[in-house]
Amino acid sequence: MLPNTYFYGVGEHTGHLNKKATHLVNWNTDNPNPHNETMDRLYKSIPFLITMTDGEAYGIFFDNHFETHFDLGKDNVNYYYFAAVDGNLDYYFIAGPQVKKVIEGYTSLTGRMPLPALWTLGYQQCRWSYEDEERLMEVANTFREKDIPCDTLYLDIDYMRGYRVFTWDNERFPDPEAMIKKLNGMGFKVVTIIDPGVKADEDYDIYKEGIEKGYFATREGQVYHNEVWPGDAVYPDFLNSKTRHWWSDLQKRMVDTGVSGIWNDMNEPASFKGPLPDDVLFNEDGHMADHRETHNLYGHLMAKATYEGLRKHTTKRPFIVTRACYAGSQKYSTIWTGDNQSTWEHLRMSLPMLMNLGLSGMTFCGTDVGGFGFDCSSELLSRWVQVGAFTPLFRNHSCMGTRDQEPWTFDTQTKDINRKYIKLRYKLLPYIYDMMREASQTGPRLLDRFYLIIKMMAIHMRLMMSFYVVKIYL
Ligand code: NBV
Repeated sequence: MLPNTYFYGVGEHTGHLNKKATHLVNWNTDNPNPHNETMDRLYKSIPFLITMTDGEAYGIFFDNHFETHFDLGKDNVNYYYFAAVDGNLDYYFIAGPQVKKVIEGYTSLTGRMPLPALWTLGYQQCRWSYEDEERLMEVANTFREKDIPCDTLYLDIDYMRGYRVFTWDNERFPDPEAMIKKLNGMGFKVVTIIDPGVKADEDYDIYKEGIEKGYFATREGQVYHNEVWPGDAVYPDFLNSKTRHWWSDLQKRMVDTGVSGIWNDMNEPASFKGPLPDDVLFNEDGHMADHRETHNLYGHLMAKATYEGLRKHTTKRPFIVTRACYAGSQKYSTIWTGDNQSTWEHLRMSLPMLMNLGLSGMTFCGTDVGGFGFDCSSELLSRWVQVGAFTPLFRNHSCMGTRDQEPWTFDTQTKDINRKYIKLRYKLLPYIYDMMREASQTGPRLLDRFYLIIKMMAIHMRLMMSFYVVKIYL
């Protein structure tokens, strides 16, 4: 490592754009504490590194899904290294010298994001939770009344019956099909959350079927139980292709109700009663693999099953959002950076985080605009919307118990700023859609423009707007 060697990519990590002098761990982790620079791991694992020395880049993709480590000159200023706790030393050297070339090479190996449907690039509104039909319709109507464009509304975990995946709570949502039809008529798509944990309940058909057919992860010969939102729960064995087919077909229940996209959460996999032990077993079509080997693949394979289900049961381009992923998940899913906080620090950090994700092949990514945990403020929301309008996934989301942060919930000035920048996003859609198409063919080209946008934003807002006007007319 030379003094002027710098490092980029490596998926989702906190901190700055250049990862020099850090030790990064790839082990998908749901850490409920506010993300800060001292955290060495988060929800995603992408063991792909780009190094740059004197403007010349090359990449290393270390295709190992055990826990991997990248020490980028933290141990010693003279060298960097990568390592894994187990598995093979399979790695690919990807020549540059341009960063673009490296990403093209990396995505030719791991796959590229398919062109997303146009509506997924519009503004999206989420909340944990829009607790019933009345509240969801109120939010939808307010968008239209206040003339704030929005394409997508999300339902978080409370739409389900006791957190049983692929069910609806019919007291809160008496007729989901009719409700979604109405929302579709108003120009909204609906995306619902699906977690992996299946409630252990003898009266629940999905649990019963999964048990009968051996679709869940095991330990010491028994189905393995832990606890997540539904309480006592079991984990679908996504390593097993039969489980994945089953899970793909379960998506039909959602799409038949009119749901347009699926949001996969808690798929690190997360657990409330301590981490899954190392000896939890997954059946990779005959090869029994333990949790150490499969952990980082769990979210990736869940997203794959979900993607294939939406492909099979709709005629549309699937829209999936996943929290956990591995190298190559861009083929199946969009990502967001999980539970950030409504703080200026997290707004600042969203930029290097998203850029490094883009550099890691994950073109379609975003943060919770306005911040998830903690109460947002009016100015923070305005500033975050001004940034979010230029990030690939543009979704406002907030945590249960925090103040509302839909665009109109502060004052007229904030609402007007939100409207202005959300509308600007819509003006840019032809351009963004073009960039997505280019990225789907060559790798994340969007990134070049993203750098430029942020730079120009810092220089002068107006200058940036005229740049776009010129770009659009070109
Ligand atoms: O489903 C509830 C939340 C969700 O809103 C959030 O976006 C996820 O990152 N989920 C995590 C589980 C609970 C977190 C405290």
